[in-house]
Amino acid sequence: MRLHSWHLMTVAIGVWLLASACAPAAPTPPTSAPAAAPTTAPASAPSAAPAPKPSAAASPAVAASPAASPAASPAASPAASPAASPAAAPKPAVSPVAAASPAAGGTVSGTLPGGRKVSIALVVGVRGDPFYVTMQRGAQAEADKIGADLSVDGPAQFDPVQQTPIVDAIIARKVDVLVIAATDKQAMIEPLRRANDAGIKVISVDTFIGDGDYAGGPVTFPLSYIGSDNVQGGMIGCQALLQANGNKGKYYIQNVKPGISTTDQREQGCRQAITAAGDQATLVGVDYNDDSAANAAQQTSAVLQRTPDLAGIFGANLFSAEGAAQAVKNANLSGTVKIANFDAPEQAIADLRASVVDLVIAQKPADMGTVAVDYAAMAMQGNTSGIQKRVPTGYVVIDRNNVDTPEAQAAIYKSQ
Ligand code: T6T
Repeated sequence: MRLHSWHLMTVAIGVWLLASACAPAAPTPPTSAPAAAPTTAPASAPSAAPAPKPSAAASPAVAASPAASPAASPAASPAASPAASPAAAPKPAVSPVAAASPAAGGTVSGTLPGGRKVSIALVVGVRGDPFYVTMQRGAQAEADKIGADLSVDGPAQFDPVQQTPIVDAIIARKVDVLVIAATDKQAMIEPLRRANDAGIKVISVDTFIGDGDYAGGPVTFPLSYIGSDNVQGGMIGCQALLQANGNKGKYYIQNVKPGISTTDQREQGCRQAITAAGDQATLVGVDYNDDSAANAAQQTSAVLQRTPDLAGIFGANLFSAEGAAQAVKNANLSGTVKIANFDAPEQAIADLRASVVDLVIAQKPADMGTVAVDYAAMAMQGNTSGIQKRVPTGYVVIDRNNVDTPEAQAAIYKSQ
């Protein structure tokens, strides 16, 4: 099955078949791209291997896919491969992007002409989160492969106050490239500007700073923003909830906290989907859990009590969805209140199999790490022409029909 355009992306999700339409999927600045041509459909090798394979042959033309132009569109990217919906095509899910592959015929080397290894510091949003663990594994595998030196750090909580001193320590250490999932799109601008001013190249993974438009926005010093199209992700989740409820009913969003680019955009995408569904679909509330599943469970329990006819919940990240699912289980409402679960840790897959959750939206964190390491090396080798300002990495949307496919299984996050 081919996608005609992002606007018409159809992600069939078992019973939930997401068809859709809605709003332009390129609603936000950073995303400039997706709007373009999802065309192809890496279907076959969806995410498969951490996308980018600079491999030994050619020259780092990097983004084979994400088009050639900077903030451009992911050429071969957003391919929605319909999940195994009965009627529709077989494929597992959205398997967009084959993002950036340094590829197109190139070799990326992590060792500089004099023999010194490129030093890359990866700073994650929070330590121990399976999403970032998976990203780290992708980055480490790529660094090993190309001969770069990678160090990894991150705060104990998803918090710019805790992340800033880590950035300052990295500046003092003078690495070549800082790859970072900024914990706040405003608060992390100055710390990262300090790094840039100190001669350290900055690359965003997962989250962005400013408005994410590094080609023409207010913040342009980062070399690239490599991550999911999160408005699209929010739409996928909430369109599925709406579809399961005949485009009617009451919905609730569990979110982390305002100021995080990813989860802000997921909420935006979800809100857009609900608005587009018409008057019979309403958003009854949004709660912020500070990246705590326990808080999310508590808040969701309160909402379930005061809204007995709640139709669905969108859990905007791993911990939000985990807590929401726990509350629904506790209230014996599994299957009655539908849950769209952003992120794909093992627990979400267990909840999917148990029919607590109906949809799991897997990002491709390992690909983010892989591309970031390649970009870091390319930048240090002076090969900036192959670096895209925006690399959307795509999703694999998992439901009970496709959960056992190799594509879906490969997309489940690792916890260590
Ligand atoms: O959803 C991911 C990540 O994309 C987001 O920026 C923060 O939360 C996660 O790490 C999941 O916990």
